[in-house]
Amino acid sequence: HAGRPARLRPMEAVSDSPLLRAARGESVSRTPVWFMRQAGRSLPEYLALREGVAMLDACMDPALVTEITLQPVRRYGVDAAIFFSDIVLPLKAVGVDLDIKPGVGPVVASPVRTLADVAAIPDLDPSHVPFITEAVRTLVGELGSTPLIGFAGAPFTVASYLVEGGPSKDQARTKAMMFGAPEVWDALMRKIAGISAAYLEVQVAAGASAVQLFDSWAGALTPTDYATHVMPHSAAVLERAGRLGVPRIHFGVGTSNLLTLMGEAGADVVGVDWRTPLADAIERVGDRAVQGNLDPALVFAPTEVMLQRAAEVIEAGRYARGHIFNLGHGVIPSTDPDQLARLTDFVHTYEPRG
Ligand code: 1CP
Repeated sequence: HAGRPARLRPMEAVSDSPLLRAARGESVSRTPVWFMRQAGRSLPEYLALREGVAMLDACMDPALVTEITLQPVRRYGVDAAIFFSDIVLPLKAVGVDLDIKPGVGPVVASPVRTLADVAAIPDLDPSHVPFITEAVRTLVGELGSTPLIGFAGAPFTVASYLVEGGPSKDQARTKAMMFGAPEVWDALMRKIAGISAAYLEVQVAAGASAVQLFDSWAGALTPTDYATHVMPHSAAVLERAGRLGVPRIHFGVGTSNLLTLMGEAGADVVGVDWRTPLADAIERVGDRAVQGNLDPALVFAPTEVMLQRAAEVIEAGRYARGHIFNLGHGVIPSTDPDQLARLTDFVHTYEPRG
């Protein structure tokens, strides 16, 4: 289905779209589906646009952001667009010296270590990100009844880049600050929570109709440490987002042990990675919707195998308050787009057994 036009249904309001209905726990005509990291990474039309353009420059160019965000919606007919940006973009916008290095990820020039380092980071104000407002407004006009999901990084995951100075496997320095310098940690988490909440507010004010808080690396924590040192700050972001009246999705990787807490932090929808069976996740999050959770590597398996496992995910999702189909983490860069097109069509046309 490459190149087919976005399915714009002007008669259908965004608020009645399958994604937003599922997020609110309402009945749906079909299971909504989108893919984390659907924008960027794997599409040839994306790679062509990005040629010679640095990641952060792309994020600050409203025309590029609009086009890249729309590409997967056109190609797959997914039920949501995810805003093309990055969790470190708001830090860049307030003046933190950082870059996104190809093949590496975010790299921070002067890692944060002291209270003075934290105090030197300005709070985010909408005037720091006029290009975000412009891109969101244009996108919402183009998307018609397809919702745009805005996003931000959760305080722990963003802190891990600021403290480590770049991607880290063990988050050792981040945890050293969390355990050993609670004053600095608290100040840093409050600072990031304020920036992330303000960044979500800008996106919703411009027309985003759902938000996702990415706490990708929260799975590195024990439930007690998460509850004590991290959850209150994520809850502060989700509380501010809740005042915007849009559904809040809360996602992390390796968070089997944390799913109950991540729901209680103030999520309407809890994102589930592929390691936790969806039925177990549903039990843990109680009366909330779930999002997930096909293993992104299954897209590399034979189509029938992928679709069989997708059917199992859809069947499990029927017992949730609401279910948004997704992968358990981002699209792997070498993914074949045709497999994602088949997967999207399968989810859309799936007929429940019995
Ligand atoms: O669909 C999309 O791609 C939407 C845009 C998007 C999102 C939602 C990007 C573009 N990044 C993110 C979020 C993000 N960024 C997360 C949370 C989601 C997740 O867990 O997948 C995280 C942890 C980051 C940090 C980041 N940015 C990494 C991970 C590095 C690590 O620590 O292992 C990387 C590689 C990036 C760069 C990046 N962000 C986005 C793109 C398309 C890229 C590749 C950049 C390039 O082309 O150089």
